[in-house]
Amino acid sequence: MTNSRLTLISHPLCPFVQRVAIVLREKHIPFEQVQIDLNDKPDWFVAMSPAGKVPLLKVERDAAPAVVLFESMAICEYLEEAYPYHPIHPADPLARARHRAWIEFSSAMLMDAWGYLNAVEKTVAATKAADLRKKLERFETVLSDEPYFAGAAFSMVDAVTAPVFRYFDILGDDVPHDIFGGLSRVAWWRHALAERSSVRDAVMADYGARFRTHLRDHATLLASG
Ligand SMILES: N[C@@H](CCC(=O)N[C@@H](CS)C(=O)NCC(=O)O)C(=O)O
Repeated sequence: MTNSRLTLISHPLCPFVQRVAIVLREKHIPFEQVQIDLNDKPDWFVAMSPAGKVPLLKVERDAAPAVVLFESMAICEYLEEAYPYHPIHPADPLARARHRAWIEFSSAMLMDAWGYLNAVEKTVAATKAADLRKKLERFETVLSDEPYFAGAAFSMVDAVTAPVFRYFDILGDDVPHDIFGGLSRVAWWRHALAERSSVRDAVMADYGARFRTHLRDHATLLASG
């Protein structure tokens, strides 16, 4: 299993790609990364991707035909099972199920964040900011005083949530809504994820500039100040 050749088909801005890139790095799994233009999808990509979306993980094992996985969580779960060293899911089934539920919750939070960041109308921005804040408040109630979701150990919930926090780390004071204020455990968690090398290295060096360009190109409220 571990001598598979892995290729992660990506887009530089995709948060779902980041999840997989973080898990690969946490497990020290070698892989190649191929970036594609989602505005001009190559034919080979369209043929490979049932939903026309990144990430894809191409898995090549010896002489066997390549297998292409899609859907970020299916890929992350595959990596956790196929590369069981450096586990990032809890061993206990009950704890694991709980983590999976929080991953769903975090995925919904990503959608709120994306809606907020891309809002072009003030009412939408206000609604999305409130939705996002509500979910962060809920996280605040289950986090401990230790840095990560599960305490001292980095887990899949962390890998899925880190891309959400990264947006706000880039924008800093340019965010007019008070989304994070007073949530001390969330703040500590956000800081710990920003410092984690697997998280830092999961995006290209110019990610911040690309993200700001995206906001400008879509004439979002945040880009216009
Ligand atoms: N549920 C999918 C979502 C992936 C997704 O939405 N990818 C976006 C980029 S972040 C995409 O490829 N969009 C291209 C399109 O919809 O045409 C996953 O978790 O992998």
